Amino acid sequence: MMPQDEMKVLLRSRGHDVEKFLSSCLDGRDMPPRLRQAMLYSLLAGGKRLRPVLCMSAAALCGLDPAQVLPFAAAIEMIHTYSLIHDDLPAMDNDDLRRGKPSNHRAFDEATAILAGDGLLTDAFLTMCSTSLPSERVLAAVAEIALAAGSSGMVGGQEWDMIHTGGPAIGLNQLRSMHAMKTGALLRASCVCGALLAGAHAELREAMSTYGVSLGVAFQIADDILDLISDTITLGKPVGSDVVHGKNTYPALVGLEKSRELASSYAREACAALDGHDGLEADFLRALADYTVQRTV
Ligand code: GRG
Repeated sequence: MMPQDEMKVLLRSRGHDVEKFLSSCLDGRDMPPRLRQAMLYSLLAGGKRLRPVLCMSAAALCGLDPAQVLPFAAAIEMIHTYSLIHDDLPAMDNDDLRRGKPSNHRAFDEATAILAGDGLLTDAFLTMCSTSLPSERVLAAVAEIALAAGSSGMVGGQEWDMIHTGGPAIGLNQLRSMHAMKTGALLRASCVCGALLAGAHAELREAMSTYGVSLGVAFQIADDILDLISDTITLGKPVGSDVVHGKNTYPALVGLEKSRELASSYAREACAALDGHDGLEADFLRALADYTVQRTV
């Protein structure tokens, strides 16, 4: 297993490449300066860059130079960033802090934050289309992302979450499928797109998908736990809001200890999906699965 320190060096290095790309991703696009400022404000506010790094690393595992999927990977981060901006809006979670900075609608205004999110989502597809790889691979990956981010994925999961928030507790299976849509779908698609863009065969694409599904559940359980046990300074966003909003979470449903056990078990499941794969990239993805549950931010 790759030591966590070594894993973090590669995570940071790939994250840095993503940030560099993001800082110029709107260059040459004609738009009102305030909208550009609002979009870049959230895009460049930090973050772990987990989804683009997953895409790059999955591509690398499948034998492609990760630099070749950089535009596509960065576009996934644009979609993730839009979802965070909209999630913080008064009509949704009404959070004032994100990644340690005022949330977009606090730094700008509500209407601009809505448009900054809309701009990031739509422009992400333009950015994906600039990926210089065979067009049939890019098309398959674009479809995968659209499915994961849209009404059958992240957007649908968010709606389910809103419907159930404050209502009677839901069961564990229902919670898992809701989270699989809301946060799992984009994480899984990030891995699958890396494989699709690399032109990987079906077996390898399936391994990336299985890894991504388990990683997504582990990630979400860890997120639920952090909201309960961490603090605002460390996390860079308000904590304890799940309880305040009456959200369905793993700790609320099965308690803290069982949630920790479940998170570790899903991380192990993610690693198991890579059985038979050796080398730096497989080791990195295994260590990343571990980090997902051990992380403090
Ligand atoms: C508003 C369409 C729409 C969707 C919102 C993903 C989502 C759905 C909301 C985000 C709210 C949230 C805190 C979900 C839990 C999991 C999650 C996405 C956490 C944030 O992702 P990280 O930890 O964030 O990767 P960084 O800042 O590191 O990028």
